[in-house]
Amino acid sequence: MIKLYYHPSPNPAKVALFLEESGLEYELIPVDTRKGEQHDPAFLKINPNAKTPALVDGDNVVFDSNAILLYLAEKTGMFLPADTLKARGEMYSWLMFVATGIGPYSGQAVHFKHFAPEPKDYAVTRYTFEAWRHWTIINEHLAKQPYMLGSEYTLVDMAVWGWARAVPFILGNDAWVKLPNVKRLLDDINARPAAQRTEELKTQHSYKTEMDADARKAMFPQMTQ
Ligand SMILES: N[C@@H](CCC(=O)N[C@@H](CS)C(=O)NCC(=O)O)C(=O)O
Repeated sequence: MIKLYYHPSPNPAKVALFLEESGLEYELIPVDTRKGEQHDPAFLKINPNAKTPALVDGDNVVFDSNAILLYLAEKTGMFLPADTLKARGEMYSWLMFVATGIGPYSGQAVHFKHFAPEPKDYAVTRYTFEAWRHWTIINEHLAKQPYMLGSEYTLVDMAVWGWARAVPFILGNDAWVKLPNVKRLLDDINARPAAQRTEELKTQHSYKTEMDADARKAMFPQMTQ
């Protein structure tokens, strides 16, 4: 059976959503990143990048959330756009935009706003600006069509959903006023039974919530150097 190495945070959530949507059977294996379990030697053999999610499917090992989404879409044939070069080109563009823009800039905006030590003004301004710029591009794209690739719900919407849930934490509580189309997509996906089952996954295991000195050491290793 597929094993999903999971923590209740944006990148693992998008993969869990795909698994729930597809009906594939899987076993959820918690990786408590605030306890440093991502650095366990056994986990590093699965994901040398020491991050969640990772997935093991028989002899196949896949890490990085967007790679896993593509793997699962190829495996099942589900949540893909039409099999034309034009449609696939569009899918790769938006999926990589999420992977290289939305995820990293949103993650760094959260890091500098909520966790980094002072002085941090320049970094907060830089990453918040870039996070807003990327989310605004998604918002404008979604003004033209219901889903990221047109009229059908695909893996790219799942990739956006993983991070869209965290928009108030990334950009502030009033962010939805400026991103109504992203909010519409979020609400649309949240209403799906698979998304509700995905939200419930965090209750299956207990995860450390305190960002204490040990958690900072595990997640921000540069602080110990
Ligand atoms: N590019 C990776 C990023 C994965 C990532 O940053 N995962 C976070 C959770 S959203 C994590 O495991 N963080 C633990 C750490 O940074 O030590 C992906 O998309 O899977």
